[in-house]
Amino acid sequence: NAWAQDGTIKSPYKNIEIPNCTLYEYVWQNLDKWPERTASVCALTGRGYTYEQAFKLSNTFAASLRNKFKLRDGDTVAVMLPNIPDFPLVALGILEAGGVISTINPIYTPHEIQRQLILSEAKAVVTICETANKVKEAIKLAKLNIPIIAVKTNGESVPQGIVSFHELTEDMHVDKSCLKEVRRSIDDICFLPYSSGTTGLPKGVELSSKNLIANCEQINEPFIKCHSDTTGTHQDAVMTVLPLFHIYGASVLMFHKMSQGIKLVTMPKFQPETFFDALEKYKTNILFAAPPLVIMMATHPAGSPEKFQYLETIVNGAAPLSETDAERFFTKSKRKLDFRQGYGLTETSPVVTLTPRGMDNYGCVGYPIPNTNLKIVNNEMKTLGANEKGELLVKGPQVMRGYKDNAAADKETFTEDGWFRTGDLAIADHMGIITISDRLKELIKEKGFQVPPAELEAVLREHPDVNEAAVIGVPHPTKGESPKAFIVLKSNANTSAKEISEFVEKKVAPYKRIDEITFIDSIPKSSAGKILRRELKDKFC
Ligand code: AYL
Repeated sequence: NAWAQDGTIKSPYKNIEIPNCTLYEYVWQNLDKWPERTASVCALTGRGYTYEQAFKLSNTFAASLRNKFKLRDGDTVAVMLPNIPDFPLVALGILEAGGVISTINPIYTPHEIQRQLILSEAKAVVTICETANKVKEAIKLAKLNIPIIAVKTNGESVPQGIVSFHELTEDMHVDKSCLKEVRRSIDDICFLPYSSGTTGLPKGVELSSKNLIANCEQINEPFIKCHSDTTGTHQDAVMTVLPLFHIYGASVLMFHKMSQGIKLVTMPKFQPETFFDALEKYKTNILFAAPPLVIMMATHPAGSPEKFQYLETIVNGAAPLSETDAERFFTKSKRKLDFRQGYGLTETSPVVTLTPRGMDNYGCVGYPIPNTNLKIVNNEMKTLGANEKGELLVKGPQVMRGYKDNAAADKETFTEDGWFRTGDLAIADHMGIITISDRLKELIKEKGFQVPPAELEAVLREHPDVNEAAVIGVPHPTKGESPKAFIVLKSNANTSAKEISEFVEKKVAPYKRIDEITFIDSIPKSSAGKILRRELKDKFC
């Protein structure tokens, strides 16, 4: 009986206990069982670290952060890195130093980076040499004066005025006594990714050690876990191609997998051939994917049963995957793999539901994971029952404390009795199996990445010829969705759709670019001034 009297959908799994420690202590708690194992290795260069090396180098980095950069408990360090083997060293070093990690997509423009540096109150930025100058530009735009630490990925030299990460980690003389002063508890914020939530601009999502540890322990539940028993001599290897700067990568791939002594095979850039070769070469048996990756694997000529021979488990998350796409992949691999579907959000650390092993229903996202309660409500917040479609609400230890410095957004996001509003439309059957059917919130997801309409609308309004703008998501065959803009021009405007697209292109990351623009006379709005996106969708799409 998944359904409680009051309409709460309960997890079918046994409750778990959340160990009382920091995320840093949690990840390293089993280090002595596997110091010699590879922690991370680059699929392109073979550069990597054993668990012991990763631990020692990140410890030295932590001491440098406190000694040389005067980092204090609770200070934020921005991390703008692709998937390189050094990523966990940087992240865990910041945690050990008592800091908070705020991750940034390395393809962001200076315009996007500066906003997050200001909002997160970053005290330093860690990036790679290749993007150090872009960060410099962002720091200038933000009128900040904070140090940049750069990781070398290929023997290049560190640009002027920038500190070398490797020089810091190789400094044998750094005084480590400062680390004894660090005071962090399980309830302190340690990870601050940005998400637009149900509405508006990206906001800092305050995740505590407890949130992230809970999510690691929740996905260790025997019926749903996606890795093997890693205490023996066998070591699982996980293909780390989904970005580690995103919550899915950071939590499920990095923190959780490292706590289990699993090998991260990191890919800094996605190239199909290299990806297929690495799957075979590193015998990766676990793959976390988003729909575009599964579709690519099913259709790309370089993929073959041989390349997939070591794969045991594939987990899809971040956006819906159709049954046909899953089937297509099985046809290609000539083998039925353990295929799972997970659902969640940045705000929920991220996992909320996951299909158990053997549940061959690709359309659903499974049951709520341990310690997680769900509710489905209509637009008057009345609780609905089985097979009724409504907004999905979540309660559980993985739900964020709130958005950084944004009480107004918190108020919209949590109900009075503490339920977190996902902004997703879902249906639960009699067993409590969840199917996500649509998105109620304005958020657009292109290839699993967040494209907040409000952010694009703000950029569009900066254009001198634009009077008003509204952005909605339209279905796209390979990207899932892509943004489409409706623009009301000023009366004396002299511009074109192409010129406006190019204007946006300079300010946003490639996946947020607008290819479709329609000029209209007025934007439909509610009496409160809210854009009626549904009306635009119904009328023009
Ligand atoms: P954010 N099916 C449909 N939509 C999904 C799914 C899914 N399986 N997973 C996430 N979404 C959408 O913050 C949904 O609209 O975090 C949700 O509100 O970038 C939004 O994406 C959240 O986007 C996992 C693996 C969760 C990955 C994730 C992804 C977290 C994405 C659980 O096991």
